[in-house]
Amino acid sequence: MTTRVPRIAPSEITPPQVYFNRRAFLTGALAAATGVALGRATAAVVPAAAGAPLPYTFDAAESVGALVHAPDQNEKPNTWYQITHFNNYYEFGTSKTDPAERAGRLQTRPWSITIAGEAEHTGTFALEDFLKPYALEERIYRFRCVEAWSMVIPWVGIPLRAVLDRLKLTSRAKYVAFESLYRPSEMPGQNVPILEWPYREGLRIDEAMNPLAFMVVGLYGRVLPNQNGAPLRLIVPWKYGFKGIKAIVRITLTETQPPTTWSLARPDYYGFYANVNPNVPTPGWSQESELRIGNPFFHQRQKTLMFNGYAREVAHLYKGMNLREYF
Ligand SMILES: Nc1nc2c(c(=O)[nH]1)N[C@H]1C(S)=C(S)[C@@H](COP(=O)(O)O)O[C@H]1N2
Ligand SMILES: [Mo]
Repeated sequence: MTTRVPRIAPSEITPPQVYFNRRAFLTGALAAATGVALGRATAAVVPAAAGAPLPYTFDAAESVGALVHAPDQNEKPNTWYQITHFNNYYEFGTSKTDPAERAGRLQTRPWSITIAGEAEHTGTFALEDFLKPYALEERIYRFRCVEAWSMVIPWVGIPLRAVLDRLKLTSRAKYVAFESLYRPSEMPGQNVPILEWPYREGLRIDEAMNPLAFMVVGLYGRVLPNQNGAPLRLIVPWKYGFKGIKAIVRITLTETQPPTTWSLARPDYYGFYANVNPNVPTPGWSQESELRIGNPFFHQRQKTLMFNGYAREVAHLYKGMNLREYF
């Protein structure tokens, strides 16, 4: 199974040397896994404060450069500190700093994942076994929260499409539903009925099969910190951040559109599709612009791009749909 993000011309992106440091990477713990295939593109520099090395294979050569056509924006990745200390993870509280303070108590090993529904290969698997068939890739994606802030994040993971291909979906599989861990003893926010627990998300199958949809196990070449959704979370870079469900324990292939946490909570605010769309405001605030976390000119918001700048890759999925209705 080879799924590749569309390659882009070097002239279209910020020169890699601006944010990559090949030498630092090559002398790092991951060099052995990547070998000579690395070529000119390298992974993001592993910050000194980062966590443990990934216990899985890591193929940085596969897709560095997934940061696609974002004209006139500063696309320097956010720092490890910014990405891991400004989080939304209501299982640990509703403030941006709660996850960094509290998620450390979550036991992410052992971890198992259940596959159910319209697929040939269903069952419960240890996470290590579930991940074994895949080479990890790095994807540097823009991340846009519906609260109108954004970051650029170097994730490590596997294309969701590769997973779905191996599961062999039946012809009745039209949607894929994801469920987070429910463990109130370690997730204090689950004792508060602020959302319906466990957290749930979903995608239409063709969205899930898009090469950009990504299952994440790492950050900056290291193990994903708990506050960012360890040990396994989803990233759908053209959708608002809440689609990126954390701490996944269950994947169900369904015939009908699955209920999702935020659309259950506030259907008038947060739809199932949740595509980044500067033309459709959320009741109460505009989605036309965003605040890039860490922007030294913090008062200068930047324009939000349709589909978060990934229109070329995903706009075809929504042909004929009224994007105001299916927000
Ligand atoms: N299980 C779970 N997943 C979740 C959330 C959550 O509260 N619980 N918050 C979502 C929201 S609103 C955002 S913006 C992103 C934040 O991801 P980050 O903390 O890695 O930036 O996670 C999403 N995934
Ligand atoms: Mo969000």
